[in-house]
Parts: sequence; structure tokens; C-alpha cells
Amino acid sequence: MTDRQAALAALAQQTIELPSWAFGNSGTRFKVFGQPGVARDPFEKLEDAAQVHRYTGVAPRVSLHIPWDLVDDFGKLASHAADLGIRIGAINSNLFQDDDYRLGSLTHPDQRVRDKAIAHHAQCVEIMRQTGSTDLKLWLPDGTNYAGQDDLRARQDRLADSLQQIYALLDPGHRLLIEYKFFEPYFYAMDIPDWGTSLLHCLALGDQAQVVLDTGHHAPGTNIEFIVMQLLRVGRLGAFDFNSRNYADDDLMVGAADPFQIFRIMNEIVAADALIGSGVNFMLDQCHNIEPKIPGQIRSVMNVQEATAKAFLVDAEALATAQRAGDVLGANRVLMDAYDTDVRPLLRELREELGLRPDPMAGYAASGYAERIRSERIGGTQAGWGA
Ligand code: RM4
Ligand code: MN
Repeated sequence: MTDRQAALAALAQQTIELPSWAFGNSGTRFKVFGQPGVARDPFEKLEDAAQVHRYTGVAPRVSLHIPWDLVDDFGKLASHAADLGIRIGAINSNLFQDDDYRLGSLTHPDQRVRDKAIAHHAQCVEIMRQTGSTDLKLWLPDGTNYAGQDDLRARQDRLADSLQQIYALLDPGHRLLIEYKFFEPYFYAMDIPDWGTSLLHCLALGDQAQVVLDTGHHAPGTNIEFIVMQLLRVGRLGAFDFNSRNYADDDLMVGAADPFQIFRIMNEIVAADALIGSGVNFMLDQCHNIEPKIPGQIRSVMNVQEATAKAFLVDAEALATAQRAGDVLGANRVLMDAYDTDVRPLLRELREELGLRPDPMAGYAASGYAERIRSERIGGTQAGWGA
């Protein structure tokens, strides 16, 4: 098989998971902009997500956020997904929108509040059983704002205990995916600020616990591909939350600010043969505040595909030879040659092989779906980030 054929074969099997919240209204703490036609409930969010899959062919799963996506009958929601040719992906818990959690949730000094936060995960695991989801994703928003506000070590001990109770809820085929973030909503010390803390808790819990890497959750300048490599080495990279950042946790379209970074990340994935069958769940965690949402997701999926395709074009043999010879510039050139390749023709070929239109953006634009939801989705309350 040529490199090109190998790339096509792998790209045909790659999957990217979409976040339900990308299809609701969103904004910043200054303003949430409503868009006509935006989904009004989780069923409509799935319909929108199915459009992304329809035109890209590689986005067959949708992550849900609980309680934002609570419905009376999750079996019905799962069959709705199946009818649309997609399925439910990770179930995200929410520990950041309850007054009780002002001083923490799983780390809270008061046992009553910790129990409540743990019980929320029991509800999420029940939803996993009803929807066939296998990933419980936990982003811990807990932290402190001032030195001395609470005992940092005691908070870790309480967290370890809470996580153990959540882990005990899992079925054998389930995973607990633990995310980290270095700042916000607290600004002195987050309780899971970095991959090291997340990994330590995963190691203490067992094999079903894995780390989630959100590309927007690092200090500027952090070498994210190093973290990817390290977590892959120890078999603990459970998933990505892909997005792009210029400043903080901007949640913009993946690859927007720094396509080279996504390439470097995907290069570590491809080098470790972790694109398919490795258990790494490639998810998007984005909001489209000013751009239309379905095309925003389509573009994001394409950006991940382009980075992946380029990673497959790295001449591994030439790279290894240059590295062994200590040829610094030669090794770097091999990598840059792959990055500098225009892979859009390759991806058009892939889509044709998959029976899709070569240009997903044009395909969606010509379908009339955007006009249809604008005229049909009248009345009701539009879904929104945080509601
Ligand atoms: C958080 C975190 C989570 C996501 C929510 C919506 O900042 O990144 O992954 O579920 O936002
Ligand atoms: Mn995230």
C-alpha cells in the first residue's frame, strides 16, 4: 500500500464526536446571541448533528450534557439518533450550575454537597445504560479563589474519595473520562488543574479511568503534543476535547488559530498508531457564538481531518533516518513537508469513495436545511449553553 492509500484507508475509518451544546445558542458572559432556526430540544440537536455526519461521513456520535439534555425517555432519544444514522456518545456531568457548588462539588467540605454531586453521576450512569453510551465525562469546575481559602490537600483527599464512589457506579464496559483545566471558574487553585493531577486520580481508580485533554485548557505555550505522547505511552489518553484558543478557554473552531498545533497533535496519534481502535475518543468541545452552528461543526470536522491526513503523509522512515543521523534540519524538513502538503484533493477523493459530495460545506449549503429549520422552528424555547 502506498502512503496515500494507507492514509485514505485510515481516514475512512476515523470518527469525530460532536457536542450537543454546539447546536444550542451560546455566547460569552456578556451576551448570548440567538440564531433563527436553532434547535429547541435534544431531539432537534441530534437532527442538526446528523447533518454534519451526512456531509462529512465521519461524525457518527453526539455527546450529551446533563442536565441540559435531560429528556423524559432516553430510550426514545437513542432510537431517534439511530433513525438519523448516528448514536449517543459521551455523557457529560455538570457540576458548575448549582448554588450548592459555590465552594466545590466533589471536593466540597460538606459531605451533603459531595453526596449530591456523586448522586448526579449515578443519574448520568443510568442515562448511559439507557442510551448505550460508554463514556462518562467529568470536568471538575471545583477550586478556590484565595490562598488559605481551603486546605488544598484535604480537597484532594475528598476528591479521591468522591471519584472512587463514582467509579464504583460504572458497568464493566464503561469508562470514566477525567478532564483538567488550569483556571476558571476559580482563579487561585483548580482542584484538577493539569494532566498530572488527572492521571494520578485515574491511576488510583483503575483501568476504566482515563484522561481527557481539552486543547483550550492549558497555559499559553504549553506543548500539548508532549502531553498527548506521554498519556499514550501509559495507555491513559481517553479522549480529546478539540477546540481553538487565542487567549483563554475560547472554544473556537479547532484548528482556527493554530492548525500547526493540531497537526503536531495528530502526528503523535498517528505515530503511536492510536487513530483507530485505541479507545481515544476524538471529540469536539466548541461553541459557535457568531457563526452558524452546523457549518461551524462541518468546518471543524474538516479541520481535524486535514490535520490527520497531513500526519499520515509524514515519511516515517525518512524521519527516523534523519533522527538517528542527528540531522536536525532534515528531520524537521520531513515533518514540514507533510504539513505543507495540500491534502484537500486527498480528502475530496476520500469523500467520493465514501459516496459523499467532495465539498461538505457546499453540500450542506445547497441542501436547503438551514432555510428549512429557520422557517419550521418557530415557537418554543431555543436550546442554549447552560440551559
Ligand atoms: C467546560 C469543559 C467541558 C464541557 C463544558 C461545556 O469548560 O470544557 O468539557 O463539557 O465546558
Ligand atoms: Mn472540554
